[in-house]
Formats: sequence, structure tokens, C-alpha cells
Amino acid sequence: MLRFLTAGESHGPCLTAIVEGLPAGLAVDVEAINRDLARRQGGYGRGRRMKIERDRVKILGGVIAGRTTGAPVALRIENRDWANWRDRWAAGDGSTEPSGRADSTGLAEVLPRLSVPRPGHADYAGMVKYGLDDARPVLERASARETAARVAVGALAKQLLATFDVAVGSIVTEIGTVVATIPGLPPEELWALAEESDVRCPDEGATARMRAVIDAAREAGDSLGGVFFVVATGVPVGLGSHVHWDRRLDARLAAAVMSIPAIKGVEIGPAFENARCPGTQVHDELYPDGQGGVTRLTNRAGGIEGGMTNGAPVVVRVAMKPIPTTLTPLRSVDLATGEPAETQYQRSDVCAVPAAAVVGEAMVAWVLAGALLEKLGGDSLTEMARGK
Ligand code: EPS
Repeated sequence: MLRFLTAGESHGPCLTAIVEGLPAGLAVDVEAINRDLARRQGGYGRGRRMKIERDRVKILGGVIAGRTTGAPVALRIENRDWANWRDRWAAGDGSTEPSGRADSTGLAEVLPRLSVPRPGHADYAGMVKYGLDDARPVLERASARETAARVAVGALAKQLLATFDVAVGSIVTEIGTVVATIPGLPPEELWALAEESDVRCPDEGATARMRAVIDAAREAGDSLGGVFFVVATGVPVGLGSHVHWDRRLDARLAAAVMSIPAIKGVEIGPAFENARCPGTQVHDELYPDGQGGVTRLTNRAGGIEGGMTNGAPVVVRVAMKPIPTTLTPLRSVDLATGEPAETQYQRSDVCAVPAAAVVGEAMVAWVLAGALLEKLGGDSLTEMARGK
């Protein structure tokens, strides 16, 4: 079983991930991981934090002489911003000892207490759930900073998939009210065009309009969400299974992608459009491919039928809500007094849809790598290849 855990706070010393279950013998390209980390940091609409960070991964276990050994892989990404926080965070003595203050976190002595939850953020439910009078510990872990660790993990999954000719990429198709027109090109060509756009959009005109609405949102002290696609190509038939709910690959993909902060909608293929059409216009008809197999002219199923991959590209469309931290205050309640209050601004991004698309790639790659490993079996890459 392939699994991973992450740990680390947004303004703590580092993010850590442990990946367990990778087969032995996978050549690990650290610079390819770093390239994905840089892609996630990019995107028009990011805030000042991204000027501080320069995410790079350190591998601390599970890889010897450039190859996985089958042991857990330990990854670390440092937070450069920690240098600006450690004194405040650790009560001035550089340690992580409690400050001795008699509130629920021990932090407020050195950091102002955040008692006004931001609507749309984890603040309110997290404070109530964990019995805190300060949102700081909640936002530290709810922060999308954690997704840097996921991108590093996902990059390992991509490297495993690549050895089986599976590729994963993403494009952004909407930011705010701007909807791109996507040229009818193969996924790889769309990905290459998206790489040239600082909003990850393969439509040049829409890229300019997306930048303009992000500028307008920044001016207005607001934030923007959007829509992106993650597509996987070269996926063999039969990953996942129809036989049990938790083995259905569409369900597993939806859960993984929905777990990315601010993601509120996940669609496989044009699912909502399909829901408005009769079945004869929806289902992808099969034709003999002339070599004893089948082919199709359409992919409205998004590459998944009956909870299994069907050999067509896996297409996942994702909706991201606008970031809940806005310069323009929203109405809330000060939980310290019970009185009405306005949210206080915390430094944040205006729009992180292009970054979320890269995180989406990581989560899709992760699920596909796990399903491939289940299908092929094996403790080493050689054994996996034998199962093909
Ligand atoms: C985030 C707030 C911002 C973002 C952050 C997510 O950070 P800060 O509070 O330090 O300005 O930049 O995203 C990242 C740090 C990242 O690496 O993606 C939040 O509140 O979720």
C-alpha cells in the first residue's frame, strides 16, 4: 500500500513528508521534484510570501545512490520565512518550549491573538473543535503552504508513473469571470502552452484577461477562485475497480483532489454537462481498432467507467473557491467578546489557482501511482514491470 503523511506549519521551520510503499529501484530525480516545487510557487496573483520562499527538497531517507530502496522516503522542504518568525513563535528564545502564558496556545504573549475567524477559512471550526481562543495554530496547519510537501510527494509519484509511460499535467481554464477558449490540441501541447503562461492558461487572450481581473481584485482588496483541469495520459485499462466503493478510482481521485485547500468541486469528464444530455449523446461508443482491440472517438467519460480507467486520458476538472483572506474586511464575530467584528487582514495571495493546478497534478499522480502499484504488484520496479 502506498501512503504518505505530512507535518509542518506554514511559518514553522520546515515541511516534512514520509512516503511509504514506493517500490525499490526507482531512480529519483531531485531536480525534477524541485522543478515542480518552483511551478507550484509561481502563478500571477501570488502574495509577498512567495518572494521569500525558494522551495527545494532534501531527501533524508529511503534513497541510496539515487534510487529508492523500498524503505520509507523522508522529504524536507525548509520554510525560509521561519527566520522571520522564530523569535515571535518561540517566545524569543529560539526554542519551541511553551511561553508559559496561561491561554490555550501559549503563543499570544509574542504574537497577537487572532480571535476573529475569517469566513470561509478553517479558523472558526478549528478553534471550536480544538478548544482554542486563538486561530493561529489552526491557520498554521490549514495554510496551503502544506501543499508544497504534497507536490514533492506527487513528483515522486510522477516519476514512478513515467517509467510506465503515464504523464500528468494541468491547465487553468477559468479565473474569476474569465473563461478561456481551449484549443483542440493534444494534452501535451496544451501543457506546453500553459507552461508559458503565468496563469497556466493555454489561451493567450484569456491569460491577459485573467491577469487583468487578478489586478482588479488586488486593487479592490479582494480574492479570486477559478477552474483547472488535470489530465493523465498513457493510463492503462483497469486501474481501480467496480467491485467495492472504496476501490472506485473516480471516488479516490475526487477525495484526493478535494483534499487540497479551497477546492470545493471535482468533476470527472464533463459530468455536469453529461447530466443534461440523453445517454445516447453521452456514452463513448466503441469501435474495433483493427488490431483486436477497441478504440473510441470521444472521451466524455473522462477516462473512467465503472470506477476503472478505460484506457482514455483521465480528465479531472476542479473548482477552487476564492481565498478566504481578503484585504477588504468581512463581517465576523470576535470569539473573545462575542461582539460583532470585522476580519483583520493577514498577508495572503490574491489568486492561487495556477498553484492549485500543480497541486492537483500531484494528487492525481499520487492516486494513479497507488492504483498502478495495486494492479501490478511487486516490491521493486523490476517486479512491477513483470506484472505489466
Ligand atoms: C496562505 C497564506 C500565504 C500564502 C500561503 C497560504 O502565506 P503567508 O501567510 O505566509 O503570507 O502565501 O501559501 C504558501 C505559503 C505556499 O507556499 O503556498 C494561507 O493562509 O493559506
